Amino acid sequence: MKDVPKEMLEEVEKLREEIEYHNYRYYILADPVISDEEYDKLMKRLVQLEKKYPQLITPDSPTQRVGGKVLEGFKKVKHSIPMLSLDNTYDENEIREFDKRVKKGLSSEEVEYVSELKIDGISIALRYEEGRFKMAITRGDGTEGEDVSENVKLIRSVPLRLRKPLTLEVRGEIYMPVDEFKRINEEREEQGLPPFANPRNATAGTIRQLDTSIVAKRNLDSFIYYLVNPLNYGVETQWEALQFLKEVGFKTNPHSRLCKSIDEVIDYWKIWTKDRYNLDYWVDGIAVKVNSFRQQERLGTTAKSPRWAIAFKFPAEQVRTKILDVAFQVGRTGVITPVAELKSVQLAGTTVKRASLHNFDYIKEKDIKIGDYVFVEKAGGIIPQVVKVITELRDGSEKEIKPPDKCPVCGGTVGKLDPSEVAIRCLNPHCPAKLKKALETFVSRDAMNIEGMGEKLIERMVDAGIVKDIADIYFLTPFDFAQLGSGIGQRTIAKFLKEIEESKNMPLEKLIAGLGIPHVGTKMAKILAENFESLEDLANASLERLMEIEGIGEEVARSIVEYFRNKKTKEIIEKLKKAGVNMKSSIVKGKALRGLKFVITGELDRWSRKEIEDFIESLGGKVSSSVSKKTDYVIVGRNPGTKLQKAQKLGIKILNEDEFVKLVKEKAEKMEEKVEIPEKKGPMRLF
Ligand code: 3B8
Repeated sequence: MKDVPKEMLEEVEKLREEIEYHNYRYYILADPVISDEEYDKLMKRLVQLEKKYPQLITPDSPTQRVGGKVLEGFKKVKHSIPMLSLDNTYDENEIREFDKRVKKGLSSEEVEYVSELKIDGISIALRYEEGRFKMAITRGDGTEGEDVSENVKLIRSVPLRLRKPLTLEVRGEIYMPVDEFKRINEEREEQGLPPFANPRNATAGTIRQLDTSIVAKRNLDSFIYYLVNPLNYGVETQWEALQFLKEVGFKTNPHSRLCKSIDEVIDYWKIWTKDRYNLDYWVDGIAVKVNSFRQQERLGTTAKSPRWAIAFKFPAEQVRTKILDVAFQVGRTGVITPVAELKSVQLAGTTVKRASLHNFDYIKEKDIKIGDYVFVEKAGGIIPQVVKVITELRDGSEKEIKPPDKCPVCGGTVGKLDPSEVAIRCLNPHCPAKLKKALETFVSRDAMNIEGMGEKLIERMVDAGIVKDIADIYFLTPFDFAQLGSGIGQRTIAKFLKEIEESKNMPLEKLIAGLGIPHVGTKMAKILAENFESLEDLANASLERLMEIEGIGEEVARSIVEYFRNKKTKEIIEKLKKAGVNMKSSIVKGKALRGLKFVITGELDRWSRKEIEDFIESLGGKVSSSVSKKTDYVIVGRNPGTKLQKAQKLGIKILNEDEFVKLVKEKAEKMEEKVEIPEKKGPMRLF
């Protein structure tokens, strides 16, 4: 590094120390001593210097907390000592039994406990060498975990440099704060992705992301509670360990308590059973640990868990209330979800008025009726759901919950998209509840590829009422866009309109894929475009004609016929046509040889093997490599193989090349199709 001036080296080093100190003040002590602007200034200066002297960049520089890398995978790493998990208890008696076991194991010595909140996240091991962050490893199976360093480095409360140049390993919990969890789930729902069931899943899903920029956007946090080999650092108790961890730069939970007796532990648990909802992260219980490490060592571990610690879980909070009515929500894919409207109650920190009933199988299984008294619980701490009916409180006035026979939004028919599905859906492809999704499908890259028309814009257009079906896109004016209010400039509008205009020339298969016909995706759309000359041709196709096409089964064929029979479909197609959207197929196959199966043996004069295969397929015929009873014709050239004998044996029609040409000409004439037959290339090809 001889070309870096010494002052620069010193400045970089000083900046990093300063930044790390302010991180500590901010993230660990929650007591910053400089303003955000001042902090940003330090960071900017460091970024600037590192840009100038990239050789100075180290993996533990604070500038490395930005994300952007895309990882290939996570390397497996063995744990230094097994990473165990805590045994669970759910009631006071069990925790008293734990206390008895501990005391018995220690010949009735005095015992102190440390009570900690048990964070609902994922466990992590962090390794440091001479004060520098080296690696973060997930629990995995306890013996071996995955190296998730790149992602963990993006968590601000995880120090990249310790406040002392120590070599050590610590363990703790990575978690997602409540607000962050809610924000991400809202975002996912908007994008049509399934929401995370609970914050732990969200954390686990984030920490195993290969795209680190996603991780950087999700504000994960950490609490560290375990020091490996504490005696090496002169630390003798868990209580001291927590102080030590905080001193060297880790974030520790501020609510831990040193308890002199098991009664104090139970008190702590009782307090937090209620107060847990005031935290900005989820806790699912408390972790109780024997304080003295010497005592911990004497108690030892089982294969799975330490004998010196236990988790004392909080009960999932349940409340009793009454189902006043049931409403049906239609989701963006048309799934109809029954939702109980409840007499409002307080539950786990919020007022609850509605609860999901999931689906009609669930209602049947739990025997839920309107007018029932029920227990409601928050699944994964978030979404209220009805878990149990109190049948003793029934008075006979309860009413059965029947699936709606019509879509509550559009009045369309409802049913299952496929018999194995639990959910029932609105089957009307034009149901307004599905419009946003339908538009997203229509403009997507697999369909009309109208770039820039993302979810947000679609949402605004639909909410503003300027687009009521997919065809309306082609009648948008600059005035319509302007109506959407701020954020869309003239240039952007012009770009959208150009994109929309260009999409009119998309090939037919893209248009078909964009219509959102149930059971018709991109692959099926291609098959259809190969077999129909135009959208009109397809719209008029009978069930029989569709089912004759290879790759189309009855279910798909019915779905297509039904779709085009719909009045609203006809209206939309009319509008698309008026707008000038291309409806002609550019890949339609000929009809002359439709339905015929050929096998070829020997060398031909007009075509190579590949050429004749393409030729037959372009006319709608099929070529297979072996002769069977299903073969219609065997074409025989010079030096035929055993296929000829097999054909003779099976009594299959045999054609020489000229006879084949004659057959094609006849069939083409009958179908009024133009077919070009290549010239003979002559019998001898020397090369
Ligand atoms: C030993 C001690 C596992 C744990 C532990 O907040 C062990 O202490 C453990 F084998 O999993 N989620 C905590 C939390 C978890 C554990 C713990 N302490 N506070 C937690």
